[in-house]
Amino acid sequence: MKLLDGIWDFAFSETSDTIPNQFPFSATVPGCFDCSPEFGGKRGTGFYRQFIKLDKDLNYRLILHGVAHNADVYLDRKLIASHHGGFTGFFVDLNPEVSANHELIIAADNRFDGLERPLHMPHFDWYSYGGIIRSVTLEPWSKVLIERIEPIIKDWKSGTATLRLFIQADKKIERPLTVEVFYENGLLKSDSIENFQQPAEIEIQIPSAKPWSPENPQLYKLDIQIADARKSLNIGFRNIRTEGNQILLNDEPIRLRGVNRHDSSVQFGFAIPPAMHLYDIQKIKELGCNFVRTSHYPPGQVFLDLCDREGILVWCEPSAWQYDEQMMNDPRTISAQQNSITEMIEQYGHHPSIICWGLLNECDSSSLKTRHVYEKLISQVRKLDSSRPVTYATCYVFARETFEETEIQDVMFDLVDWISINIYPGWYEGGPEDCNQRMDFVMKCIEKQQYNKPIIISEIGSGGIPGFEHYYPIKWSLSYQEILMERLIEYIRQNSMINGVAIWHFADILTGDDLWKRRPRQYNNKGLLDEFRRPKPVFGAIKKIYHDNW
Ligand code: ADA
Repeated sequence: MKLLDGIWDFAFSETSDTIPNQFPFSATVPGCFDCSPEFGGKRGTGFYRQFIKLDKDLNYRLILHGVAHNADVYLDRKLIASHHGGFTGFFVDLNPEVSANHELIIAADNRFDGLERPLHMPHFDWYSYGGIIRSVTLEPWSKVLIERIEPIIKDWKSGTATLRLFIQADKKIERPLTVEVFYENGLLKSDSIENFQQPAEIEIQIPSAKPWSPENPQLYKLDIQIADARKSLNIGFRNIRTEGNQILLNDEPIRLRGVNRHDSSVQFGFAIPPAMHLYDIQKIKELGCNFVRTSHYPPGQVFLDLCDREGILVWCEPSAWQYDEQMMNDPRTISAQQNSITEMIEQYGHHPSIICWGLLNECDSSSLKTRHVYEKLISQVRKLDSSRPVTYATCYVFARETFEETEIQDVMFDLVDWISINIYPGWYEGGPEDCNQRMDFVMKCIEKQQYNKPIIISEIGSGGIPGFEHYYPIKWSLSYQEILMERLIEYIRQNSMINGVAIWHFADILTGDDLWKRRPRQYNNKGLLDEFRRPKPVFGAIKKIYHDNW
């Protein structure tokens, strides 16, 4: 496979979608053109160009792993693919008629366009960068292309799995074809496949396999060979399910100690380099987390590869943020969500670290008028992957000013495997002096409903502006953040009714232009680390609690 990452020719236009003749700038791939001195803050179309040598006797799959917000792909100035949504990849197959250097142009448009582009909207609480935010790869093939491998764990204890192989095969090659699975340089299993229309399935068993867990993230590297095609897969044997009000990993109850993490930084935008993914994982482990919520969109694959290797449990979700009833019921929103759910599960489902699929963050789940959307999307997730719990993060559980008014307005909890609540006692309501009372009333209110399913606090946080202190702890000061978060997370640690928590959030990020009034510095300042991933005082306070016994 050829990696097309590196320096590309670049041109930019704020108004025109027409391919320019001149490419006077340079741009890096991956990269966000609007996270640069030259184009910072601009919205329009970035045209990336490079020349690729194609052989007329070969087939090619061109894979774009992430282009935000909208992509148009041109070969020799002919439109060959388009895609909305920067956080999942897409591909286009090339069958060149002539062997030559072909001009490849990728137009990345970071403008908003209402519900025409519902996966990137100006009201979302993060800055929506534009560009080729993830890698571009070119996969030449002649007889067979292994598109993807979907591992289905049949029994985590005995290390048995079914590998579903999605294959393209040249019409001319003879059937049946032999599939070989290699493990530790030896042949583990071989089988033959006749029909390529639907995925081929091959059963494998790893002798004396150890389960994958946070304590021992055991992975087994498999190589699958079919004719001239070879693809690797790291497989982990684990089981995740809920039983009553418990979350069970490999039949043992677990409690989640986590953090929400935007796959974004002020230095690189969405194009987080591998070294920063690793830095973040090391800080997350230092904090004592066993859990990360990839708020609010799928991250770069390297981050999840690291979660697989380091034993971090992951909640992964497609891009969505506070859609109101009208947005939820718009067919453009629904179809964009359906596409991104399918792409997310197909492209990320092989990671053993992902233990649940989330969706529709803080969208309107308080009205029966949007229930059909939740039902449609949740059933689509279950149909694509019945092996993982499904949840969504709600903001419709309120700790009102007068506690007795604490109320649950959410009407969809029956649809999910566990309930996930975003709540900010002591920040949006009250302070450190009454935050635990508010938590008590919320938990009592939930207990009364007898949902008999696990409950996690999927967001809880406090602002803290780096370098800001007052002569007593006031909101936005670092000491206020430390005091409040210490109380809240210790409360959660001691309350066994709560199965886990994901603190909002890992590191300060730039947020959308529309939010500057509510976000000092136009940042979301609730990070445990600042915008350069330097720990704030609250990091040390949480680290003590997360390393305590849960
Ligand atoms: C919500 C939302 C987060 C962030 C947070 C905050 O819970 O899901 O993305 O906006 O509030 O900072 O208030």
